[in-house]
Amino acid sequence: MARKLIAGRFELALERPLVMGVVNVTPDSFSDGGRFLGVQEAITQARRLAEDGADLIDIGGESTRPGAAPVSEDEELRRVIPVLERISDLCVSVDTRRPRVMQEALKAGASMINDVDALTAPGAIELVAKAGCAVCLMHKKGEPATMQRDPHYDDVVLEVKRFLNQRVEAARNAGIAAERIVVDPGFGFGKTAQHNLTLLRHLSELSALPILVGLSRKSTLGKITGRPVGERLAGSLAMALLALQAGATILRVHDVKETRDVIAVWEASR
Ligand code: 7PJ
Repeated sequence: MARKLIAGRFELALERPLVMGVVNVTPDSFSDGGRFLGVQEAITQARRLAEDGADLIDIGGESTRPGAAPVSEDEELRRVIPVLERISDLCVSVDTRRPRVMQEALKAGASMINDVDALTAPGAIELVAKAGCAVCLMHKKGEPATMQRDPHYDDVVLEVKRFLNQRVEAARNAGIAAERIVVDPGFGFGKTAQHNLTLLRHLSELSALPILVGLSRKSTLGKITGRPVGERLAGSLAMALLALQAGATILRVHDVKETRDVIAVWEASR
């Protein structure tokens, strides 16, 4: 496995697991005041997560959660760019599927593109190749609005593995170095709780490249524990430990400080 991840001007050592802190820019109002508040809150949150020990900050302006309302490209840009411009001293990843948002985000200082569409949009792969940023290639089945309606696989591990390997090959052929690529099975993206747990058990078989895992607060934890999203910290930390044991390299989480402790305990135990 690559010993480092190159993300623009950042070089992240992969000897130990990395933590990616999640920041959503989702103004609750479409007035300028609401947008400003959303932007301010996101900047404050990003700074706090960095202080808590996040190696990367993932900024998202379009919710790809199951059933989320669509956000226009212009609105996504208005949410994400002002945040990026104020935190570009940090290693920031942008959670987007749109090439124009990728392009503008990279100009505004982003170091990584986190694409739940795995660079399948026309032009995406070429622009990431040119930029020198890192990229996360994620598997998903279906579209966010409908992907959780009875997803089916003959062999979920094989299907996710094949897709990720194909997207890695496409990225490599486009000129993206292996040291700039991480992959992600896309927990919850067209997957039942059982699919997610099967993928977690077989995590290290999915790719030889570093694997990013996003399980923090997800509905699989609601299924298992019966708890609403605001009460899933303990479940998320248990998942983080399982992911580490299964070979995860990057943990994408909302609770950075607590996840740092999980990593410390895991490392001490080895
Ligand atoms: C993921 C993501 C994930 C990657 C979201 C949520 C839903 N990007 N963006 N992996 N999940 N790479 O955080 O609950 O699992 S949005």
